[in-house]
Amino acid sequence: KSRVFSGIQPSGVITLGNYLGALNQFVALQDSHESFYCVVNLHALTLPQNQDPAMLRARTLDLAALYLACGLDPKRATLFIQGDVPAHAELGWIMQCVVHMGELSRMTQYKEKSDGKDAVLAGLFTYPALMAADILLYDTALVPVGDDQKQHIELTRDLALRFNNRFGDTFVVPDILLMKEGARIMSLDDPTKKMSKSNPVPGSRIEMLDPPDEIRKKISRAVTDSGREIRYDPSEKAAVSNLLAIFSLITNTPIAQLVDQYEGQGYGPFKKDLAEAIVEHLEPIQERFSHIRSSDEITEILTEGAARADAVATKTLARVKATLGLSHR
Ligand code: AQP
Repeated sequence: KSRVFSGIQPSGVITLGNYLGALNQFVALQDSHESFYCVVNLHALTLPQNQDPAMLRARTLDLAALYLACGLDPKRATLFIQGDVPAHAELGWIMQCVVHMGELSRMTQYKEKSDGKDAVLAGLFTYPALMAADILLYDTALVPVGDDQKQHIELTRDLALRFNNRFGDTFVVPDILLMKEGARIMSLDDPTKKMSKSNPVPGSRIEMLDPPDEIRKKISRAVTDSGREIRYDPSEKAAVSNLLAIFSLITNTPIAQLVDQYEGQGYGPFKKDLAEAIVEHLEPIQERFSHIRSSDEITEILTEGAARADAVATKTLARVKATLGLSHR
């Protein structure tokens, strides 16, 4: 079986975007691939607002519990916390010595997250080097992510190729796996921006742990486009198209069928049904989450996951260090 690796940052409660673009794919791949899924807590440190120890710890456990509640099976996939496996930080440093400043400066995520801030942490700039390390440590063949991470995966591929060309075949060059629809779920308050768990506007996103009334409120307030026609046209009707994509993915119904179903009905009934579909879909996930989060099982799963990940990562790191002449052996 070929390897899959992906991670999510514990920088807030994950959104429908993270779920539909990334987590859903993780679950689908756990049978066909040897899978490693990670809570990338070291990445969360790149923004000062995540450096609250109690909050970071709680969000890390929440995210691990949500992975499980969404269907990740620790018997079939390895679930672990990035900070529990020291090889990530070590290879991260090595990759900082492979990547160029110019490449890091071109990353749109860095540009967006540093825009207008005075005190930008160096880790935010070098983030893609650590992300490359995360992926390359597991000889990863496939990385399921949302569209916003495409540029970082392309850079990971470039770095792996550069390293291999210079020092001989060391890294597996990974491929990206994107959802056809769902790779980019947009904000509810602005369909030109992607939905994001750390957006300061709570109404911009549906969080996986939002109570039913909150979901109803957020969907009813979601911006729509001018006119009252429900049509899938991401350039002309970006807001409605985004809601249609969410509706389709959540209920497993083709977009065309939804468009037929709501023809001539206006936005009201459409939004009402969408909210109920989301509530219904999230209810069992939220129930499983409460159960898992309050059990001791999660600690065992994460300890065992870290041991499994560490065994693979340590081997790769040793290979890289030997290649670079960093080992006296
Ligand atoms: N809006 C989205 N639509 C589809 N996929 C998305 N992803 C993020 N937003 C969307 C995918 O979710 C995974 C986890 O992302 P991350 O935690 O590493 O950070 P991110 O990509 O920066 O996601 P957020 O939610 O915007 O987090 P913050 O606000 O902390 O930066 C990735 O596979 C991502 O592509």
